[in-house]
Amino acid sequence: MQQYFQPEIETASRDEIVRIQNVKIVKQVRHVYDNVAYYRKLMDDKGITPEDIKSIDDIQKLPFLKKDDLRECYPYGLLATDLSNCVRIHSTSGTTGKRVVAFYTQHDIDLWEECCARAIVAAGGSKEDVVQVCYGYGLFTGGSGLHGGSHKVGCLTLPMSSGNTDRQIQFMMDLNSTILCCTPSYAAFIAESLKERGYGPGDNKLKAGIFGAEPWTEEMRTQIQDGLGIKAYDIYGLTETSGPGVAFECSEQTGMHINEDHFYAEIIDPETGEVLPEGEKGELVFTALDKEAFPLLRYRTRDICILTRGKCSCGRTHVKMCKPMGRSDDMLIIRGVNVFPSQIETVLLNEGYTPNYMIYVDRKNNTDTLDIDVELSPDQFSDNIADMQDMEKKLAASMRTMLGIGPKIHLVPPKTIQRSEGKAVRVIDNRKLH
Ligand code: DLL
Repeated sequence: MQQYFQPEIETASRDEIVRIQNVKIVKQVRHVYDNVAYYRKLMDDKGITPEDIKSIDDIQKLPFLKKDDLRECYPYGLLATDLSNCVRIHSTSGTTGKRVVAFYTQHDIDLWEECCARAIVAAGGSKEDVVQVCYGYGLFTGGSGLHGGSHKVGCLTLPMSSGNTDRQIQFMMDLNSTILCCTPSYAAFIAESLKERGYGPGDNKLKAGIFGAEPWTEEMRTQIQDGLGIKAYDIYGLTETSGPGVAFECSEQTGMHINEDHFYAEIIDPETGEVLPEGEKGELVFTALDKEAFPLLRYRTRDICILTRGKCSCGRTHVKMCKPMGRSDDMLIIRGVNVFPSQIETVLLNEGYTPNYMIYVDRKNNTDTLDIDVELSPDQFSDNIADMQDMEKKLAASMRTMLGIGPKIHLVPPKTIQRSEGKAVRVIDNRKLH
């Protein structure tokens, strides 16, 4: 079986990777300086010229780019090549402000799809596989990225896009899909829908899933793996850096290898901007080493993460990032306590509840409130009010132990919380309205 898509680069020695990065960063900084007036000014303001960047170690001299810079530059301000050389755009959903529009040359598309092909092969994919892509197609990068990667590997590609779960299941069964690509929340929904139709985990031909685009816990991984009878692989990326495939998981399932020949990763202290040593938790920063059209240098992702360089049993040598622990701006500060939604998911799944929940934060009488609606499975649901209240109290106590603050739990009947077909929205913070 094919083990790597590009063995010479995926298993390259550290010296070789650094050599590639050294060559690429010098060229890339020159390219950006010459073609992007906005970034040239940031460098000039810092007193840095392209000649100051002689190797990858000099990257720390460069200024950061932030989401606000991208908004300010909308739409063409960070474009580093003639528009006539571009063949595609993708865009973020724009829920938190103006959309980010990312541009691609054919070279950029090729390198992006190669990254996704590496992810598919790492999940056991080969030309014998049937890859069902149910990430959204369109401006979102999920569908196109995995679709292109699947073509590069030579898999039979089912371009389903998200939604229409009946049709997803029909094609999965009739066309013998072996690899499923979608958000983890949609994978959980597909597993639930299969069960409702009387299919057990052994009834499908799936062997692997490539799930990402949103935070998901190890508990969620177990639930999906058991529900679908597959191995579930994480995949990470963001529109600003091209899309999915910046990093992907291998059979070891202990973090995602970053494609270091294309993306240089740093972890910084989000407050001070100081670069942190390996193993420390901080904000993930990426530099695109060889993208042409939209080559962001030192882009602050706001994702909180840890990088590790231990030896991996899969033979890949590229640095690993842990599951992002939520975005720094996803973190809720409730009565002064930092709460990540993933902590709530961990408690729920450990206590045997479904992954269907909604978190509501509000402020009443100058005090923050935290309410969590938790959907019961049909066998948990009972019309005995005392039993339900008892369960609510127990769950609230477990939450208090994990979070440090006690939420109000509302157990709700089966099928009452909206399922997600793409990125799940699980937090509603009404404090922002006041
Ligand atoms: O979500 C790209 C993607 C598509 C990745 C399909 C994986 C699979 P954006 O819509 O720009 O791009 O959102 C990027 O999503 O900064 C993270 O906060 C989050 N994210 C992406 N992958 C993961 C993951 C796509 N595996 C933002 N785990 C990123 C946790 C993730 N969060």
